[in-house]
Amino acid sequence: VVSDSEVIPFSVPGYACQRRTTLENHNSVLTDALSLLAENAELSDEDGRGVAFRRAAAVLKALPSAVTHVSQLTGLPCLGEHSLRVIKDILKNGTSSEVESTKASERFKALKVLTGIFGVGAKTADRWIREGIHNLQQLRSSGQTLNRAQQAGLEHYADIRQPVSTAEAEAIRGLVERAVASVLPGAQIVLTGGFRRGKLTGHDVDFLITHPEEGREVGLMPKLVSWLDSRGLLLYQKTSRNSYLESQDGPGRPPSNIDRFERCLSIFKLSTPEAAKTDLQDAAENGVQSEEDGESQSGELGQHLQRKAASERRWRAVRVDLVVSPVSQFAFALLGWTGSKLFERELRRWAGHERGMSLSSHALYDNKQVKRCTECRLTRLDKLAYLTTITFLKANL
Ligand code: DCP
Ligand code: MG
Repeated sequence: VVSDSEVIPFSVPGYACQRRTTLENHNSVLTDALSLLAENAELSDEDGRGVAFRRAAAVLKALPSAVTHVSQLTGLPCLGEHSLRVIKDILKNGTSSEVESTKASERFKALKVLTGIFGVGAKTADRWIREGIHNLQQLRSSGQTLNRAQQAGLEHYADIRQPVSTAEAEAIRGLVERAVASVLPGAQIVLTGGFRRGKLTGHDVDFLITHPEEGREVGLMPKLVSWLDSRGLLLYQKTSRNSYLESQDGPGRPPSNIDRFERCLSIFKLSTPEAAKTDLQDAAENGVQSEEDGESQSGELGQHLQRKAASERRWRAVRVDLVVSPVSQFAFALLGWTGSKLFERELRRWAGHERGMSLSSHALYDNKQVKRCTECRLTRLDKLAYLTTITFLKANL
C-alpha cells in the first residue's frame, strides 16, 4: 500500500503536440484499454467520445513511469470522468469491466472484422450488421454489392490485416524509388506515417513525393501508377486528383482535416524476400508478373487458409498510400502526413486556439493577417510558415 505522501504526481502539457513524443510507453495496460474504448466509439460513429479517450491515452503514454496510484494523476489534463473511472478500475482490479465487456460484445467484434476490410468504414459496417452480416462468410454469401475497393479488400483480407514490417516498408520504398526515378528523374520521395515516427510495424506504408522545381510534379501520379501497374506490382489502385485550388477549404477558409493532394490508395503485390530478387528481374525484363492470385476464402478457416496460402505464395498484399505535393507545400504535407492522427489534430487545435493560425497539410495562415488568399504560390507569409513548421518539426519529432 502506497501512502499519498510517497506518491509523486505527474505533470504534462495540455496539448499532445507540446509533449515529447516517445515510442516508450510505461502505461500500456491503461493506454490499450483507453484505446480500445476510443476505437469502439469511433466505430460507433461517436467521434467526440473517441477523441476524448485518445487524448486521455496520449497523456498516460507521455508519463515517464508507470502509474501506480490514482492520486498521481491529480491535475493532469484530458482525463475526463469516464477515462478516470476506467483507470481506477484497472489500478484496483487489474482489468476494466467496461473494456472487457466491449471486447466480448458481438457488435464490437463484427465492427472490427468488417471495418478491417479495406474500403469499408464504420457506416457501411453498421448497415451490414443491421442486415445480419457479422463476418466475412456472411458477407460473401449475402449477395451485397461491393465496390472495387471492397472487393480487393475482401480478397486480400488476411494479408492486409497482417502488420507491415519495416523490412517490407523498405522493400516497397525501393520499388517506389525505382518507379519515381524512372518516370520523373530528380523527384524526391519520403517515407511518412508511422514508419517516419520510428514505429516498427504499420497498417500501411505512406509515401510523400515532390520535385524540387515547382510544377514538375504535375502529372507524376498517373505515370508512376502505370509504371508500377505494368510491372504487375499493383493489386488495386485508385487515384484521386489534387483539388486544393478549387476546394471549399482552400486558402483563407477553415482547413479541413482531409487534405486535397493528388493521392493514390493502393494495394501492392510485394514479393517475399526469397522471391523478390528474381521477381524484380522478371518484372524489369518482361514488364508483367505471371502468378495467379490466391483463391478467395471465407470465415476464420478461410483466413487461416489465406495465411497458409500466403506462406506458400511468393508474394503478399500490402496497403500503400502515395501522395504527391508541390514543393511549396511540401513542409506542411510532410508535417501533416507524419502523424500521429492525434498529434496532427492537437497541432491544428493548438495553432488555432493558442496562436490564431490555421494549419493544414497545405499551408499555415495567420487568421488576422490573411482574410482571403486565392493564390497558393510562396508568399512572404508562406515562407514564414515554412520556417515555423520546420522549427516545429525539429523540436517535436
Ligand atoms: N493523414 C492525414 N489525412 C488523411 C490520412 C492520413 O492527415 N486523410 C495523416 C495522419 C496520419 C498519417 O497521415 O498519421 C498516416 O496515416 P495512417 O492512417 O497510415 O496512420 P499511421 O501511419 O500513423 O499509422 P499506421 O501505422 O497504422 O499506418
Ligand atoms: Mg501509415
